[in-house]
Amino acid sequence: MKVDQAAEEDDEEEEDEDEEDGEVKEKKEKEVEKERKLKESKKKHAHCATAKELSAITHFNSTRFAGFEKDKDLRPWDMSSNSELRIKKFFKNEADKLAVHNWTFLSRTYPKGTRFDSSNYSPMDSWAMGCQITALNYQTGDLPMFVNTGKFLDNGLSGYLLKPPSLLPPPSLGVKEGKAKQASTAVLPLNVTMKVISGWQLPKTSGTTKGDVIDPYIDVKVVGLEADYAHVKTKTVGNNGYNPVWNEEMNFTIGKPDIAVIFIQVWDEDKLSANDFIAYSAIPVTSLRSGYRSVQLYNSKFEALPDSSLLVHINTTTTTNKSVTVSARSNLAKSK
Ligand SMILES: [Ca+2]
Ligand SMILES: [Ca+2]
Repeated sequence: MKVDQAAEEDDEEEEDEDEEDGEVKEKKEKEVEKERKLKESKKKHAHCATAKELSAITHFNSTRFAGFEKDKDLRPWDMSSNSELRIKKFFKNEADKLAVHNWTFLSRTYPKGTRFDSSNYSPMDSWAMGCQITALNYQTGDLPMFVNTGKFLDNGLSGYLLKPPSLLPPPSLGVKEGKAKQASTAVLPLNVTMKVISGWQLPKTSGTTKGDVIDPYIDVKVVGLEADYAHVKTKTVGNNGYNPVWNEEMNFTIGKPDIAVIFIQVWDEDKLSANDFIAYSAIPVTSLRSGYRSVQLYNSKFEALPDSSLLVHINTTTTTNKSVTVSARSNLAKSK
């Protein structure tokens, strides 16, 4: 019995050791398997390489971002991809370095993998550092996408924008232009006075002609660098979606106008339930023109509402009263 027990204990010890050995073995096997799969996937990808014809007309070469010190090894058409998380870190610690990197090289930003609900991150950090492509989940009608659609209204809806002067290298560092010009990268802050006068044929909550008459108010945000963040609302006009009049003036001083977007929303105030989103318009600050303006409104699917508009009066003047650094945080997340 004793012997058997001892033998059993020995066996158990051996089993423990075996188990340990087994664990190590299993771990190694898993690692080998992982490596095999990785090789296989690489092989597969190599096998599925882009068609030669497509490759011949594709100018951008995807490359892994290997640190700014490796910039010297890159070619201008090499494009690195960074998730929104890495962009956030860059923005916090190395915003200027990435902006300078993007003078010469291409980089794109994509949503983090855990956005299972297809929500979006603020594109502002990426834009503010001059990243050339900032990918968003286009299927989602949320604030970042509204701002994105507004941003690209500029340049005749061509789908791309030229970099604003503040994100370009100073002429003395750029292409040879003979003698260096004075650095023209400083952007003057802009004072914007906007009078929200009235609305015209605002849709109902449901987007149809049925349902209660709305009680509209206008919500205006300046979305850009954090220092430029502003949020103002008008009073509510009760029971009038047809031609509500507010006549309310708001003032903004925007330090980096070439990055900021004015985000205007129409909401229906409700006493017994949450207020309802009615329509929006997002306008790049540098596209604002002084004078009386009719503002086109859009629904949450980014569709223009042909009969609905706001009448505003805008006055913009440059100022030197406020300076903002590139590394100031952007405010889109905060403004949600
Ligand atoms: Ca209402
Ligand atoms: Ca409601």
